[in-house]
Amino acid sequence: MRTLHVLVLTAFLAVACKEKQKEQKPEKQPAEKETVNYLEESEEAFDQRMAWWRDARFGMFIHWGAYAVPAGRYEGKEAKGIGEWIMYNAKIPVDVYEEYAKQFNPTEFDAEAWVSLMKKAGMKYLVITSKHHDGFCLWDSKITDYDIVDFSPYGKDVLKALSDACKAQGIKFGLYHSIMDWHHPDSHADTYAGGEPSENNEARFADYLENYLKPQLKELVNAYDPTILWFDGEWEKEFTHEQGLALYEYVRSLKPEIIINNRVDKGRQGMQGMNRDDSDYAGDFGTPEQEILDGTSDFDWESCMTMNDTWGYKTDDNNWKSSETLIRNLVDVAAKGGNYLLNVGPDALGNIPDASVERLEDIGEWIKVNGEAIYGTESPDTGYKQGENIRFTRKKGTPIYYAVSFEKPGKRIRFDHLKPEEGSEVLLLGYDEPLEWKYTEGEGVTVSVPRKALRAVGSTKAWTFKIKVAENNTSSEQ
Ligand code: FHN
Repeated sequence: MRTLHVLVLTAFLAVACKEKQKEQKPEKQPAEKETVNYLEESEEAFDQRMAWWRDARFGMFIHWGAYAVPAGRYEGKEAKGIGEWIMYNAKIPVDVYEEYAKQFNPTEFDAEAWVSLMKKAGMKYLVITSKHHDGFCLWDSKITDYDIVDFSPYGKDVLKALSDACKAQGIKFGLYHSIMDWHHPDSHADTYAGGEPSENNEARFADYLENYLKPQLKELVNAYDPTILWFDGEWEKEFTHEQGLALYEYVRSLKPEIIINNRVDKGRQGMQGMNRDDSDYAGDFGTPEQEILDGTSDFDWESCMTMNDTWGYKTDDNNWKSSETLIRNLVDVAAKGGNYLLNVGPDALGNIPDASVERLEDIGEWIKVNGEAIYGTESPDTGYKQGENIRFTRKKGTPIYYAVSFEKPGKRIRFDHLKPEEGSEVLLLGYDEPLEWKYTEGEGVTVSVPRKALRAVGSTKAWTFKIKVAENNTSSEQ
C-alpha cells in the first residue's frame, strides 16, 4: 500500500511541477515579423537586386489599352498628341471614353507570339501598361469592374497570358502602372475630362492611393509576379514625396526583390528623367524619356523611347525611326552604362504594327552577331566614345572591350585609347579570322580590316571589334 501512496504522490508532484513550469514560461510568441526599411538598403544588397536588370540592358515597353480603339482619331479627325492621351487631349468625357473600353476586343492577341518576337529582337524584359492614365485595367481586377475581363467583350486577362508566356520563354515580366487616373473620381477624373476640379483634392487623392491604387498593386504583384514596377503619372500635384517614399516601401514589402523606377516618387526632373541631386527620393533607376543621357551616370538609368512618335497606337503616326537609328541608340545607351526600353503600341485587335515588327527583326539580326557587346557590359574606364561614330563597352570584370563603329570601316580603323594585350587577337564580330593590328604609344591601336572581312559581315548597321586589352592600358579622357 505504501508503494502505491508513493507512486500517486510522485505522479501528483510531477503534474504540479509541469503546471508551475508552464506558468513561469510565457507562451511562445509568434516571431515578430521583422520590419525592413527598404529605403535603407545596403549597397551590396542593392547591387545584388539590380544585377540581372543591369546585365539585361534591353527591354520592350508596351503601351496598350482602350486608347487603341480610337487610335488617335476623335469625331472624324486626328486628335493632337500621343495616342494614349486622347481622352485628355480631346477632352473626352469619362462616359464617352468608356464606350471605347466596351469596344476593346483584341481577338488577334497572341501572348506567346509577342514574347517570341521580343525574344528574337534580343530583348530580355518586358514592361506593359497594367493601367495607364485612362484608368482602364488590363487584368481581372477585384477592386473595379473597369477592366478587360468585366468591361470589355474580350473578357480574358491579358496580363495573365503575358506573364505566363514570359515565364515559359525566360523573359522577365514587368508592369507599368499610372499613379494618375483620369477615370477614378478621387484622382480628379473630372479635371482631366474637362469637368470641374473636385473639392478637398488632397484628402480624396490620399484615399484613392490607400484604398484603390495600393490594393490594385497588391493584386498585380500577387497574381503576376512582376520583376519590375514602372510607375508613371507621379507629377499629380496632390501626390507628395512622403507618399512616394511610402509607396516604394509598400511595393517592396509585397515583393522585396522587385525593381522600381524613380517615378514612384517626386524626384524626376522632367523628360531628362534623373532625380534632383539634393534628395532622398525613392526609386532604383532614372527614366530619361525619348532621350539618352549625354554621358554616364553613377545612378542606374533606363532610356525609354518610341519607334515612331506615339506610345499608344495611332493610325496616323507613321513617323518611324530607322532600324539603324534604333540600333545606334541601343549601342549608345549601353556604352553609357544604361538600359534601353523600346516601345511598341499594339492596335485594338492585338497586333503589333508591321513597321515595329520589321524593326524588331532588324535589331534581332544585328544582336544575334553583336549582342555580346551589349549584354553584361559596363561603360569602360577608357571612355564610352571616340568622336561621334565610335562607342565602347567593356564586358564586366574582364579585359574584353568592344569598339562599335557606326560607320563602315575602311582598310584600317584606329582606337585611340586601347592597347591590346601582347599577342592577343582582335576580332570583327561576324568574321572568324583574327585581324592584324599595330599598337603605337600615344596613338592607340590600328586594326587592318580586309575586304573579305567586311564581305563576311555583310550589310550590318554597326561594326563591332572585340579587343582583349593589356593590363597596363592607360585610361584617358573622352
Ligand atoms: O504621360 C505618359 C505617356 O503617356 C507615356 O506613358 C510616357 C512613357 O514613359 N510617360 C508619360 C509621359 O512622361
